[in-house]
Amino acid sequence: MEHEYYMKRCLQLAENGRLKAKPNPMVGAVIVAQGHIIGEGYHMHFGGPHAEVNAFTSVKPEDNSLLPEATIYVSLEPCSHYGKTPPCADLIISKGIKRCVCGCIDPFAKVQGRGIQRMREAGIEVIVGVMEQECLVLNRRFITFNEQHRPYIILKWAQTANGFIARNDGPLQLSTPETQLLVHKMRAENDAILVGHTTFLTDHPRLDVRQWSGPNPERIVLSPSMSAANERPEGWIVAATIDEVLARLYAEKKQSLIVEGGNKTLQAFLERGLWDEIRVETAPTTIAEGIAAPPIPGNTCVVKTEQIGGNQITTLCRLFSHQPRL
Ligand code: AOF
Ligand code: ZN
Repeated sequence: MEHEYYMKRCLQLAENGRLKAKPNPMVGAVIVAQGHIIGEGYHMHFGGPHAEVNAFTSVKPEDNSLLPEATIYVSLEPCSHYGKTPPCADLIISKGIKRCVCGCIDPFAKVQGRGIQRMREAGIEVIVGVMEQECLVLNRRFITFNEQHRPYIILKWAQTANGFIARNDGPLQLSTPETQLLVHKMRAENDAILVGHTTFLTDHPRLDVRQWSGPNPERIVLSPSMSAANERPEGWIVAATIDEVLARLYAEKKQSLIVEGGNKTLQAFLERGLWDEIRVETAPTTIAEGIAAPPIPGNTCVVKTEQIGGNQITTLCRLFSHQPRL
Protein backbone atom coordinates (compact mmCIF):
# COMPACT_ATOMS: atom_id res chain seq x y z
CA MET A 1 0.00 0.00 0.00
CA GLU A 2 2.76 2.36 1.02
CA HIS A 3 4.62 1.67 -2.23
CA GLU A 4 1.50 2.36 -4.30
CA TYR A 5 0.92 5.62 -2.45
CA TYR A 6 4.34 7.02 -3.30
CA MET A 7 4.31 5.59 -6.83
CA LYS A 8 1.03 7.43 -7.44
CA ARG A 9 2.79 10.64 -6.44
CA CYS A 10 5.58 9.81 -8.93
CA LEU A 11 2.95 9.40 -11.66
CA GLN A 12 1.36 12.75 -10.76
CA LEU A 13 4.74 14.48 -10.90
CA ALA A 14 5.68 12.77 -14.17
CA GLU A 15 2.49 14.07 -15.81
CA ASN A 16 3.85 17.62 -15.51
CA GLY A 17 6.38 16.79 -18.22
CA ARG A 18 3.72 15.93 -20.80
CA LEU A 19 4.61 17.31 -24.26
CA LYS A 20 7.74 19.03 -22.88
CA ALA A 21 9.77 15.89 -22.08
CA LYS A 22 9.25 14.10 -25.39
CA PRO A 23 10.80 12.22 -27.07
CA ASN A 24 12.09 11.45 -23.56
CA PRO A 25 9.65 9.70 -21.24
CA MET A 26 7.65 11.43 -18.50
CA VAL A 27 9.24 10.41 -15.21
CA GLY A 28 8.57 11.32 -11.58
CA ALA A 29 10.68 10.54 -8.48
CA VAL A 30 10.02 10.80 -4.75
CA ILE A 31 12.48 10.32 -1.87
CA VAL A 32 10.96 9.06 1.38
CA ALA A 33 12.49 8.74 4.85
CA GLN A 34 10.86 8.14 8.23
CA GLY A 35 7.42 8.16 6.61
CA HIS A 36 7.86 11.59 5.01
CA ILE A 37 8.62 12.83 1.53
CA ILE A 38 11.97 14.63 1.80
CA GLY A 39 12.43 15.29 -1.92
CA GLU A 40 10.61 15.05 -5.22
CA GLY A 41 11.14 15.91 -8.85
CA TYR A 42 10.21 15.13 -12.43
CA HIS A 43 11.75 15.23 -15.88
CA MET A 44 10.67 18.73 -16.90
CA HIS A 45 11.88 19.08 -20.45
CA PHE A 46 13.81 17.28 -23.15
CA GLY A 47 17.56 17.55 -22.61
CA GLY A 48 17.07 18.65 -18.99
CA PRO A 49 17.98 16.84 -15.76
CA HIS A 50 16.27 13.54 -15.08
CA ALA A 51 13.59 13.16 -12.39
CA GLU A 52 15.98 11.63 -9.85
CA VAL A 53 18.44 14.54 -10.18
CA ASN A 54 15.67 17.05 -9.51
CA ALA A 55 14.42 14.99 -6.56
CA PHE A 56 17.89 14.94 -4.92
CA THR A 57 18.35 18.67 -5.59
CA SER A 58 15.11 19.38 -3.73
CA VAL A 59 16.25 17.63 -0.51
CA LYS A 60 16.93 20.21 2.21
CA PRO A 61 20.52 20.18 3.53
CA GLU A 62 19.29 19.26 7.01
CA ASP A 63 17.61 16.12 5.58
CA ASN A 64 20.74 14.82 3.83
CA SER A 65 21.61 12.72 6.86
CA LEU A 66 18.38 10.72 6.27
CA LEU A 67 19.47 9.46 2.84
CA PRO A 68 21.11 6.21 4.07
CA GLU A 69 17.73 5.07 5.42
CA ALA A 70 15.68 6.52 2.53
CA THR A 71 13.75 4.89 -0.31
CA ILE A 72 13.64 6.49 -3.75
CA TYR A 73 10.51 5.82 -5.80
CA VAL A 74 10.81 6.30 -9.58
CA SER A 75 8.07 5.65 -12.16
CA LEU A 76 10.70 4.37 -14.64
CA GLU A 77 13.88 2.40 -14.01
CA PRO A 78 16.78 4.83 -13.32
CA CYS A 79 19.08 5.09 -16.33
CA SER A 80 22.50 3.45 -16.56
CA HIS A 81 23.93 5.27 -19.57
CA TYR A 82 25.77 8.50 -20.26
CA GLY A 83 23.33 10.47 -22.39
CA LYS A 84 22.79 14.18 -21.99
CA THR A 85 23.21 13.54 -18.28
CA PRO A 86 25.26 10.99 -16.27
CA PRO A 87 23.55 7.75 -15.14
CA CYS A 88 20.85 8.18 -12.46
CA ALA A 89 21.65 4.70 -11.10
CA ASP A 90 25.17 5.96 -10.24
CA LEU A 91 23.74 9.07 -8.60
CA ILE A 92 21.45 6.94 -6.42
CA ILE A 93 24.39 4.72 -5.46
CA SER A 94 26.59 7.74 -4.64
CA LYS A 95 23.89 9.15 -2.36
CA GLY A 96 24.00 5.97 -0.26
CA ILE A 97 20.25 5.31 -0.64
CA LYS A 98 18.92 2.13 1.00
CA ARG A 99 16.17 1.10 -1.36
CA CYS A 100 14.83 1.91 -4.85
CA VAL A 101 11.26 1.15 -5.96
CA CYS A 102 10.67 1.36 -9.75
CA GLY A 103 7.37 1.35 -11.63
CA CYS A 104 8.62 -0.37 -14.77
CA ILE A 105 11.75 -1.29 -16.68
CA ASP A 106 13.14 1.25 -19.17
CA PRO A 107 12.98 -0.46 -22.61
CA PHE A 108 15.51 2.00 -24.10
CA ALA A 109 18.28 -0.15 -25.62
CA LYS A 110 21.03 1.48 -23.55
CA VAL A 111 19.20 0.80 -20.26
CA GLN A 112 16.91 -2.31 -20.36
CA GLY A 113 17.47 -3.48 -16.80
CA ARG A 114 21.07 -2.34 -16.47
CA GLY A 115 20.11 0.48 -14.08
CA ILE A 116 18.45 -2.04 -11.77
CA GLN A 117 21.35 -4.45 -12.04
CA ARG A 118 23.90 -1.76 -11.24
CA MET A 119 22.04 -0.65 -8.11
CA ARG A 120 21.65 -4.25 -6.92
CA GLU A 121 25.35 -4.89 -7.41
CA ALA A 122 26.01 -1.88 -5.19
CA GLY A 123 23.89 -3.45 -2.45
CA ILE A 124 20.71 -1.39 -2.89
CA GLU A 125 17.43 -3.25 -2.40
CA VAL A 126 15.50 -2.80 -5.67
CA ILE A 127 11.78 -3.52 -6.11
CA VAL A 128 10.39 -3.47 -9.67
CA GLY A 129 6.81 -3.39 -10.95
CA VAL A 130 4.85 -1.29 -8.45
CA MET A 131 1.82 0.12 -10.38
CA GLU A 132 3.49 -1.26 -13.47
CA GLN A 133 0.49 -1.00 -15.84
CA GLU A 134 -0.08 2.65 -14.90
CA CYS A 135 3.60 3.45 -15.43
CA LEU A 136 3.62 1.66 -18.80
CA VAL A 137 0.39 3.36 -19.88
CA LEU A 138 1.72 6.80 -18.96
CA ASN A 139 4.67 6.35 -21.32
CA ARG A 140 2.90 4.11 -23.83
CA ARG A 141 4.27 6.04 -26.80
CA PHE A 142 7.88 5.93 -25.53
CA ILE A 143 7.56 2.25 -24.51
CA THR A 144 6.02 1.08 -27.79
CA PHE A 145 8.56 3.06 -29.81
CA ASN A 146 11.47 1.47 -27.96
CA GLU A 147 10.05 -2.07 -27.75
CA GLN A 148 8.50 -2.40 -31.21
CA HIS A 149 10.80 -0.01 -33.11
CA ARG A 150 7.84 1.83 -34.56
CA PRO A 151 5.54 4.66 -33.42
CA TYR A 152 2.54 4.05 -31.16
CA ILE A 153 -0.43 3.74 -33.55
CA ILE A 154 -3.86 5.20 -32.82
CA LEU A 155 -6.68 4.24 -35.18
CA LYS A 156 -9.44 6.82 -35.14
CA TRP A 157 -12.84 7.03 -36.75
CA ALA A 158 -16.33 8.45 -36.26
CA GLN A 159 -19.40 6.29 -36.86
CA THR A 160 -23.18 6.45 -36.79
CA ALA A 161 -25.06 4.68 -34.00
CA ASN A 162 -25.52 1.76 -36.41
CA GLY A 163 -21.86 1.56 -37.34
CA PHE A 164 -21.38 3.45 -40.62
CA ILE A 165 -18.37 5.70 -41.10
CA ALA A 166 -19.34 7.21 -44.49
CA ARG A 167 -22.11 7.33 -47.05
CA ASN A 168 -21.59 5.20 -50.13
CA ASP A 169 -21.08 8.38 -52.11
CA GLY A 170 -19.06 10.48 -49.70
CA PRO A 171 -18.23 11.63 -46.20
CA LEU A 172 -20.57 12.06 -43.23
CA GLN A 173 -20.28 14.93 -40.74
CA LEU A 174 -20.52 13.20 -37.38
CA SER A 175 -18.32 15.18 -35.02
CA THR A 176 -19.72 18.18 -33.11
CA PRO A 177 -18.00 21.49 -32.32
CA GLU A 178 -17.14 20.07 -28.88
CA THR A 179 -15.62 16.84 -30.13
CA GLN A 180 -13.75 18.78 -32.84
CA LEU A 181 -11.87 20.57 -30.07
CA LEU A 182 -10.72 17.23 -28.71
CA VAL A 183 -9.61 16.14 -32.16
CA HIS A 184 -7.35 19.17 -32.32
CA LYS A 185 -6.03 18.49 -28.81
CA MET A 186 -5.24 14.94 -29.89
CA ARG A 187 -3.38 16.20 -32.95
CA ALA A 188 -1.30 18.51 -30.75
CA GLU A 189 -0.39 15.56 -28.51
CA ASN A 190 0.74 13.19 -31.24
CA ASP A 191 3.67 13.36 -33.63
CA ALA A 192 2.16 12.33 -36.97
CA ILE A 193 -1.19 11.82 -38.66
CA LEU A 194 -2.05 9.79 -41.75
CA VAL A 195 -4.94 9.40 -44.19
CA GLY A 196 -5.39 7.20 -47.22
CA HIS A 197 -5.33 8.46 -50.77
CA THR A 198 -9.13 8.39 -51.26
CA THR A 199 -9.85 10.34 -48.07
CA PHE A 200 -7.16 12.80 -49.05
CA LEU A 201 -8.72 13.43 -52.47
CA THR A 202 -12.38 13.49 -51.43
CA ASP A 203 -12.21 15.27 -48.03
CA HIS A 204 -9.17 17.54 -48.53
CA PRO A 205 -8.42 17.34 -44.80
CA ARG A 206 -6.00 19.87 -43.29
CA LEU A 207 -5.11 17.70 -40.30
CA ASP A 208 -3.47 20.62 -38.54
CA VAL A 209 -3.93 22.06 -35.04
CA ARG A 210 -6.27 25.06 -35.25
CA GLN A 211 -8.56 24.81 -32.25
CA TRP A 212 -5.94 23.94 -29.64
CA SER A 213 -2.43 25.11 -29.00
CA GLY A 214 0.53 22.98 -29.92
CA PRO A 215 2.61 21.91 -32.88
CA ASN A 216 1.09 20.43 -36.02
CA PRO A 217 1.72 16.71 -36.41
CA GLU A 218 3.66 15.50 -39.43
CA ARG A 219 0.97 14.97 -42.11
CA ILE A 220 1.14 11.92 -44.33
CA VAL A 221 -0.93 10.60 -47.21
CA LEU A 222 -0.68 6.91 -48.00
CA SER A 223 -0.78 6.62 -51.77
CA PRO A 224 0.35 3.24 -53.18
CA SER A 225 0.64 4.62 -56.72
CA MET A 226 2.23 7.81 -55.35
CA SER A 227 -0.34 9.73 -57.44
CA ALA A 228 -1.09 11.98 -54.46
CA ALA A 229 2.46 13.28 -54.77
CA ASN A 230 1.36 15.89 -57.32
CA GLU A 231 -1.45 17.21 -55.18
CA ARG A 232 0.06 17.17 -51.74
CA PRO A 233 -0.12 20.43 -49.82
CA GLU A 234 3.13 21.96 -48.68
CA GLY A 235 4.68 20.18 -45.72
CA TRP A 236 2.87 16.88 -46.33
CA ILE A 237 4.63 13.59 -46.93
CA VAL A 238 3.52 11.01 -49.47
CA ALA A 239 4.34 7.37 -48.83
CA ALA A 240 3.55 4.26 -50.86
CA THR A 241 3.42 1.71 -48.04
CA ILE A 242 2.74 1.45 -44.33
CA ASP A 243 6.23 -0.01 -43.79
CA GLU A 244 7.79 3.04 -45.39
CA VAL A 245 5.74 5.35 -43.12
CA LEU A 246 6.67 3.48 -39.95
CA ALA A 247 10.36 3.24 -40.82
CA ARG A 248 10.49 6.94 -41.61
CA LEU A 249 8.74 7.97 -38.40
CA TYR A 250 11.00 5.69 -36.37
CA ALA A 251 14.09 7.24 -37.97
CA GLU A 252 12.72 10.71 -37.19
CA LYS A 253 12.07 9.68 -33.56
CA LYS A 254 8.36 10.37 -33.98
CA GLN A 255 6.77 8.24 -31.28
CA SER A 256 3.09 8.33 -32.24
CA LEU A 257 0.88 8.20 -35.31
CA ILE A 258 -2.87 8.84 -35.65
CA VAL A 259 -4.53 6.98 -38.53
CA GLU A 260 -7.64 8.95 -39.56
CA GLY A 261 -9.02 6.67 -42.24
CA GLY A 262 -10.67 5.96 -44.52
CA ASN A 263 -11.95 2.48 -44.26
CA LYS A 264 -9.39 0.74 -46.48
CA THR A 265 -6.47 2.37 -44.68
CA LEU A 266 -7.84 1.49 -41.24
CA GLN A 267 -8.41 -2.11 -42.41
CA ALA A 268 -4.85 -2.33 -43.70
CA PHE A 269 -3.43 -1.36 -40.29
CA LEU A 270 -5.86 -3.68 -38.46
CA GLU A 271 -5.13 -6.66 -40.70
CA ARG A 272 -1.42 -6.39 -39.97
CA GLY A 273 -1.97 -5.95 -36.24
CA LEU A 274 -0.35 -2.52 -36.50
CA TRP A 275 -2.33 -0.66 -33.85
CA ASP A 276 -2.10 0.10 -30.15
CA GLU A 277 -5.16 2.22 -29.47
CA ILE A 278 -8.54 2.71 -31.13
CA ARG A 279 -10.65 5.83 -30.65
CA VAL A 280 -14.23 5.63 -31.86
CA GLU A 281 -16.62 8.57 -31.84
CA THR A 282 -20.24 7.45 -32.09
CA ALA A 283 -22.97 9.93 -33.05
CA PRO A 284 -26.65 9.28 -32.24
CA THR A 285 -27.59 9.47 -35.96
CA THR A 286 -28.36 6.41 -38.08
CA ILE A 287 -28.28 6.01 -41.86
CA ALA A 288 -29.82 3.18 -43.87
CA GLU A 289 -26.69 2.14 -45.74
CA GLY A 290 -23.10 3.17 -46.22
CA ILE A 291 -19.53 2.10 -45.56
CA ALA A 292 -19.29 0.05 -42.38
CA ALA A 293 -16.78 0.76 -39.61
CA PRO A 294 -13.98 -1.79 -39.32
CA PRO A 295 -14.58 -4.54 -36.75
CA ILE A 296 -12.88 -3.96 -33.39
CA PRO A 297 -10.30 -6.68 -32.67
CA GLY A 298 -10.93 -8.94 -29.70
CA ASN A 299 -7.84 -8.28 -27.61
CA THR A 300 -8.79 -4.81 -26.42
CA CYS A 301 -9.93 -3.21 -23.21
CA VAL A 302 -11.95 -0.02 -22.95
CA VAL A 303 -9.81 2.56 -21.17
CA LYS A 304 -12.14 5.55 -21.40
CA THR A 305 -15.69 6.48 -22.42
CA GLU A 306 -16.67 10.12 -22.67
CA GLN A 307 -20.06 11.69 -23.47
CA ILE A 308 -19.36 14.94 -25.27
CA GLY A 309 -21.82 17.19 -27.09
CA GLY A 310 -24.26 14.31 -27.67
CA ASN A 311 -21.58 11.98 -29.05
CA GLN A 312 -19.78 9.16 -27.27
CA ILE A 313 -16.03 8.72 -27.53
CA THR A 314 -14.69 5.29 -26.65
CA THR A 315 -10.96 4.69 -26.31
CA LEU A 316 -9.76 1.11 -26.44
CA CYS A 317 -6.22 -0.10 -25.83
CA ARG A 318 -4.32 -3.26 -26.39
CA LEU A 319 -3.17 -4.29 -22.91
CA PHE A 320 0.55 -4.19 -22.27
CA SER A 321 1.83 -7.64 -21.56
CA HIS A 322 3.81 -7.66 -18.35
CA GLN A 323 7.47 -7.02 -18.73
CA PRO A 324 9.90 -9.67 -17.55
CA ARG A 325 10.60 -9.50 -13.82
CA LEU A 326 14.16 -8.61 -12.97
C1 AOF B 1 15.79 8.38 -15.85
N1 AOF B 1 15.08 9.42 -15.35
O1 AOF B 1 13.81 11.22 -15.59
C2 AOF B 1 14.35 10.02 -17.53
C3 AOF B 1 15.03 8.87 -18.04
O2 AOF B 1 19.37 11.89 -23.41
P1 AOF B 1 19.19 11.69 -21.97
O3 AOF B 1 20.45 11.65 -21.19
O4 AOF B 1 18.20 12.66 -21.36
O5 AOF B 1 18.58 10.22 -21.78
C4 AOF B 1 17.34 9.90 -22.30
C5 AOF B 1 16.99 8.48 -21.91
O6 AOF B 1 17.02 8.35 -20.49
C6 AOF B 1 15.58 8.09 -22.33
O7 AOF B 1 15.56 7.48 -23.58
C7 AOF B 1 15.21 7.11 -21.24
O8 AOF B 1 15.75 5.84 -21.52
C8 AOF B 1 15.89 7.68 -20.01
N2 AOF B 1 15.01 8.63 -19.37
N3 AOF B 1 15.69 8.08 -17.18
O9 AOF B 1 16.50 7.69 -15.13
C9 AOF B 1 14.39 10.27 -16.11
N4 AOF B 1 13.70 10.88 -18.34
ZN1 ZN C 1 18.50 9.15 -15.66
